[in-house]
Amino acid sequence: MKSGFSKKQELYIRRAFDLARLSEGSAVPNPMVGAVIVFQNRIIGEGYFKGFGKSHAEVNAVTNVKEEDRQYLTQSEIYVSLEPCNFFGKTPPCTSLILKTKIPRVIISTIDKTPQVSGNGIELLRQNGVEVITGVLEKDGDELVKYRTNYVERESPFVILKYAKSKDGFIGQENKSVWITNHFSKILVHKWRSEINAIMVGTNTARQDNPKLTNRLYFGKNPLRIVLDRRDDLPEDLHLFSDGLPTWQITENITRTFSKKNVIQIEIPFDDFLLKNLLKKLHEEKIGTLLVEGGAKLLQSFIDQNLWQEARIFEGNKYLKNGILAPQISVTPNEEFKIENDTLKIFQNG
Ligand code: AOF
Ligand code: ZN
Repeated sequence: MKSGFSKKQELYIRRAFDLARLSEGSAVPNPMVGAVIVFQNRIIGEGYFKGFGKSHAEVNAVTNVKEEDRQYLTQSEIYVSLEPCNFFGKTPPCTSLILKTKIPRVIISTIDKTPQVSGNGIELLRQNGVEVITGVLEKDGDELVKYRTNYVERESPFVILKYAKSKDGFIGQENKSVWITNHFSKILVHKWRSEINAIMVGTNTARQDNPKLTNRLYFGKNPLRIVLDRRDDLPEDLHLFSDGLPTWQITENITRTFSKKNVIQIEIPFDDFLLKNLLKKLHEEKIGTLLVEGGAKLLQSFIDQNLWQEARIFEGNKYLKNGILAPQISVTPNEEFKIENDTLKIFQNG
């Protein structure tokens, strides 16, 4: 299908996407953004947003321009994967930088849905005589900032459900830890752990599997771990409590103190609104993404209360014959991948 944009525009916007992705895992709750400055078909500067509170992609791209190329800025175009910001947040507005450097043309993929921006950045540039083209590869641009869009529009983290099931539909077996998928799938899950802010499991999973929930097989950071412990009686020697890395213990009534400082205890009533209230608390703490890794009961609660945005479901190559049935999701998968003998299906909710 012809988009109405030139091959050249799409090429440089794609380069901006690639740059943006370099901040996978460190941008949320802010968006991943990339910027490319082009003078006569030559890239003279590029940059990306490196993480919360740091300078924006446009600033880094302008800084990246060599001394001898600075003279060309007034005849260049800047390609940005997201609409430039127009307000003072942690950093000054990128629209001011564009006006100050007198770059005459801005090409954008998609709008920044942050309420203060939301088209106002484009408007301001146009009012000041800058030519603005927007909507280049917009669908891809939207996908790139979907966590941020969810964060500002729904005021709740982007919830990703993840589980693995056997060929005959079981997620595991009572009172023992079974492994269903292959090593490549495991590495992929660790990559996901490096990309999200927080990861969560229910009480039974914590007790039975004693998971670490860290990222050990991929580069990048560990997520904040969250465990439900209604009765405040999960053993203190579980990895989640004893390894020194941050964990939030969600309980109904705090009855003990942990010797290690890594455990933050949070009291929330375990009523019908538990998950909703927890998501609200996570949003207040600027957590933009939450990966829910089990067990079946917790995953099903997220599904039943329609509190999820995406599900990543592995089907391994094993039969378990009996055990705990996998949760039921009633939407059809958007994407399907083979990972050696495993199948990964990705579901989007709405
Ligand atoms: C841009 N370029 O590279 C990024 C943008 O002050 P902050 O860092 O908290 O930024 C807040 C606003 O900037 C907000 O609208 C967010 O979506 C946007 N992020 N904007 O022009 C960038 N990362
Ligand atoms: Zn900005």
